[in-house]
Amino acid sequence: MSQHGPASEQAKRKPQVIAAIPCLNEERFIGSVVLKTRKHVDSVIVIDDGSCDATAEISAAAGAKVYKHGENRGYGAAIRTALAKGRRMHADVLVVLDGDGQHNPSDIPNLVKPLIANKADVVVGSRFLEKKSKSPFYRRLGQQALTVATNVASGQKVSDSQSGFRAYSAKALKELTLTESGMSASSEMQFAISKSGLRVVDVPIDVSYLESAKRNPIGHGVGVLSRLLVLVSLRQPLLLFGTPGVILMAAGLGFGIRVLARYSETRELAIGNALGMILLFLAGLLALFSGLMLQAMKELMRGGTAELAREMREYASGMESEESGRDRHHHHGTDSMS
Ligand SMILES: Nc1nc2c(ncn2[C@@H]2O[C@H](COP(=O)(O)OP(=O)(O)OP(=O)(O)O)[C@@H](O)[C@H]2O)c(=O)[nH]1
Ligand SMILES: [Mg+2]
Repeated sequence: MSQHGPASEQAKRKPQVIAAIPCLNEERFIGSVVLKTRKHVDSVIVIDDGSCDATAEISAAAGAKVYKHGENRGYGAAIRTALAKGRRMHADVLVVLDGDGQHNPSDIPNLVKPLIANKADVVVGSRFLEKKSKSPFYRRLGQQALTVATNVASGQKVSDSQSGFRAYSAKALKELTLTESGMSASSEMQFAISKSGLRVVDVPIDVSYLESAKRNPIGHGVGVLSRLLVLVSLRQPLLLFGTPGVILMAAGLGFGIRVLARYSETRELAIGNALGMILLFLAGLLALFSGLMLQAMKELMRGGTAELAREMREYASGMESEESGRDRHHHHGTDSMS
């Protein structure tokens, strides 16, 4: 036994930094990305999301632990796997970066530092803090548009909402969960961060755009934006639909008053105003009703997901104890359910 108590040993333990790289068909770059990343972290995991090239083999040969999705489940699903593996491996810091060589692994220490110093729970590598990355103008425009939209919608300000270069503390790993499966996961993460109240820090990073974009920029932008709209409407449906609903109904009433006034003056029905009243009032009613319905669904689902989350936690703790000691005490009667 040493003279140190367990507390001081805990304080002295070297923090475990793990890097996770979501990949889809990155055989050209992943080898060098893994090798460069290994210099800055304790271990590297690659989430191979149904690649049909040699991504997995090359990653493993370069020294990464590879987790394969049997089929392509999307970027967000891969991030979900990365967070889960990070939790599983008791990472103190989980760094996520792209596998296509656009991120520079030598930026990793800059992302890790604020977490180790306990100055933040989430660090976002930002392409916009310093004018280092010479990305094409239209890309910057699109990325900035998505960032403004995400910041406004989530209420959490980040200078580069679409960055794939991020780092999470153990606390963040525990608290942040995602449901989006595609590229909108980066935006959704901002909603989760905003809700959790975790501390976020932006750190400048270098990005290289040697290759041309793989995705159609318009399709990609519209895709993320529409998911963003869904995220907002799920988060605050009554606000999003109810407010315009009430405004439309008020405007409809305004038209109605004019119809009445005109009628009492001239005994004539102002047909235009009457039509306006009916249309606006109906549209407002529809919006308000949609907001109420979505709000009700949200409340119902919250109950449902809490239930689901508890079941999953029980299942996970059952698996963990199985792994360590093969004692199974959490399974009682679950298989009798239909
Ligand atoms: N797991 C998983 N990863 C993906 C998927 N699509 C892309 N990726 C990975 O996510 C990272 C970022 O994807 P990119 O296609 O480079 O996205 P981007 O950097 O915004 O776009 P580019 O400017 O065209 O490179 C890379 O490591 C990809 O391999 C997917 O469907 N599943
Ligand atoms: Mg890329």
